[in-house]
Amino acid sequence: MISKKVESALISQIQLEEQSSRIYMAMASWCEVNGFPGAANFLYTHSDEERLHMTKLIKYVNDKGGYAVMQTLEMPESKFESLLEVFEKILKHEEFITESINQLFETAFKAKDFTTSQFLQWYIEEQIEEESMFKGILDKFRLAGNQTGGLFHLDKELDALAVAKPATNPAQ
Ligand code: OFO
Repeated sequence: MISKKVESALISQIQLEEQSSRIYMAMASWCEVNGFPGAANFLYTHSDEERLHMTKLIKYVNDKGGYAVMQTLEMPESKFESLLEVFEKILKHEEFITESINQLFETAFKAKDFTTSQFLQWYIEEQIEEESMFKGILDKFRLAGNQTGGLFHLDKELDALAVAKPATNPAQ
């Protein structure tokens, strides 16, 4: 059984994961109509991954005797100056998500809810991976510069990265 405090913190995280999925969906749509099919494919896939992160949390809350009530979402941004801006915003957003996961972990740990703390380890590791992947992509942007050829190759590389990872947790 999870406490009301931990349940409510997990519900806020569910809302953030769903919002992340929308943000990346909006970015994918922008990439698609602005000549970046690889980046669009990558972001559609990433949007699906965020949905899996959300579903995993919903199932956890319900499984532990809570009730994952869905929350309101905000309208995502849909205008960007460049592909670089899209990816800079993604990294910023992921850093914000990492902070939120860390706070969630702290809430569960302080409440002596060690089962939830252990469950959240998967998310902590996922954030490390995601931040490092997006930093790597931004490094490639620096190498590509603003040249059309460079961006074309980067778009192809993003296409190759578009493989959805299942949100499986060995601890479950
Ligand atoms: Fe972008 O990762 Fe969810 O948590």
